[in-house]
Amino acid sequence: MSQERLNNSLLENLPAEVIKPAYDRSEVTTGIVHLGIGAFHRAHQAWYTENRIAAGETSWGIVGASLRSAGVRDQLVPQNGLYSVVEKSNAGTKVQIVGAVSDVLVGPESPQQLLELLAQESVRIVSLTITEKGYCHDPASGNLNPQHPDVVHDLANPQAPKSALGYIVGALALRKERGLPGFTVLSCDNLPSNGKLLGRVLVQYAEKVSAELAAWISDNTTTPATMVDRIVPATTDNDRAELEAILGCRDEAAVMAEPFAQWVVEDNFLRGRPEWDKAGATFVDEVEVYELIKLRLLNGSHSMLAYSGYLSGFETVADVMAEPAFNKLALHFMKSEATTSIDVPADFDIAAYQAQLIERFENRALRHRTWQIAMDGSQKIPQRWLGTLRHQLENGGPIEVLSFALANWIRYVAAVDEKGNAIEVSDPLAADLKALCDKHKPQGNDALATAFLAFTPVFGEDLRNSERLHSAVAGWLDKLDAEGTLACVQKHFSS
Ligand code: NAI
Ligand code: CS2
Repeated sequence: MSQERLNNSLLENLPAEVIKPAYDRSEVTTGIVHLGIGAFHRAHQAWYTENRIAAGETSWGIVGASLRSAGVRDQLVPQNGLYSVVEKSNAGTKVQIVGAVSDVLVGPESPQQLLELLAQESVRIVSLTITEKGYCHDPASGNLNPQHPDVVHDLANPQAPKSALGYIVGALALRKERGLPGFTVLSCDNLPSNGKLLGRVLVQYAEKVSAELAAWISDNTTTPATMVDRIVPATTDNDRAELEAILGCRDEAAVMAEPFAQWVVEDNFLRGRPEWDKAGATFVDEVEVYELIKLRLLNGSHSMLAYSGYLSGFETVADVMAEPAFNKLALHFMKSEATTSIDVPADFDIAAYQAQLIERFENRALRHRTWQIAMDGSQKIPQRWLGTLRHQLENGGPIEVLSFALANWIRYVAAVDEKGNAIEVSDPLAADLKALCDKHKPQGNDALATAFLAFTPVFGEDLRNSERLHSAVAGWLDKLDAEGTLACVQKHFSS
């Protein structure tokens, strides 16, 4: 690492083809605090906001916060908050330097500083990309999990919270005490009805502090729903090295993204918002159907391809899609199971949407690892697969692909691949899921399927009662054992 790090003073020397902030960054003030400043926020909400700041909306600068580790702060702060969004596709590479983020705080290092920032009057939007598990909810019911260790910790230690809920409720309590207005809380995570879910868990959490605070929060916040979409894989060392050759300096905070970006937002902001619509976002009264389409088609296919693709030995989604049987399977799943579970609006061109998803998954310039998408399955599967499955079971519709997908997930969380190598399963419930496999696999696939479908945190109380689902999952487990995943896809989904 010989090169100098990207920073304000190097902006002028960057190659002409690199897009960079052309506004005076010192005039930008903080209007947004973003919790969970990972790769996605930098390539999505901050990138849309950059466009508006450049157009003169300088009161919407962003301060990011990490509630876990100092990694992103250490990448961004030495670079004056500057980073590259690298758009990659078969058509080539486009680099834009974003200047919308001025600072990053690390919650565990300075909880009081973060609470005070959130209580600052100029902050009108608090946005979140904290991953599905960050909401401390029960994925099957969508309610706050009062036994969640972070919830228990934060209620006992309100001055030094760990969770996003603890920070937001703590900051709103300060604002109430100081006679300041509340703010808009904007979930940008892949959860169905993410605004309602966030509003519900915030109030459920606040009720545990005081009924009065919970009522104030209900009256003094809004939690608009959002549908967020842009494929942003975790950045690799190789990505950073390639970028260094373009920039002539080192960018430790760069993010890789596809050219496609979509943001559909419920227009319900308490104290204003940037004109993100002028940067390509869409404001609507009702987001939920768009969320459902995206979660069930894009994310549903992604998770299905991630587990079965990983078990077939494929490292990235593009590698999976290069195998013709998988490519067919993805489109077949979208058409036969995902789309038919949704009341798609008449003016929505679903065939074009499906075709575009296939093309996006085929993007070989992006290395989106199957392992990354396979993370946190216990938190993702309920909204990506189980709504679709419930719909199909209730209506006697097809469940072939989703029962296949569930069988692959069960094989995946057993944590040993088809060659006998260990799988590093990253999931808050990994230990429970592995224990289910270890206990029931020796009794056969019928018993294994029964035990999984009775695992309430993921499947709720109802799916265990479906004999049809049980026998489909057990049947696929038998076929996977006998044939292996790749051969299974080639044999059963090629025609
Ligand atoms: P990332 O791994 O780069 O960042 C994740 C962020 O969440 C980090 O700041 C991490 O500290 C924080 N986090 C993790 N667990 C947490 C917890 N329990 N409480 C609070 N914060 C926690 O991941 P990335 O790519 O930024 O994705 C984050 C989320 O954004 C996804 O889970 C998804 O909901 C949403 N998203 C991501 C897309 C993508 O393609 N990467 C696209 C659409 C949505
Ligand atoms: C992916 C998503 O990591 C995952 O689970 O399915 O993050 C996906 O890349 C985005 O939702 C695309 O918008």
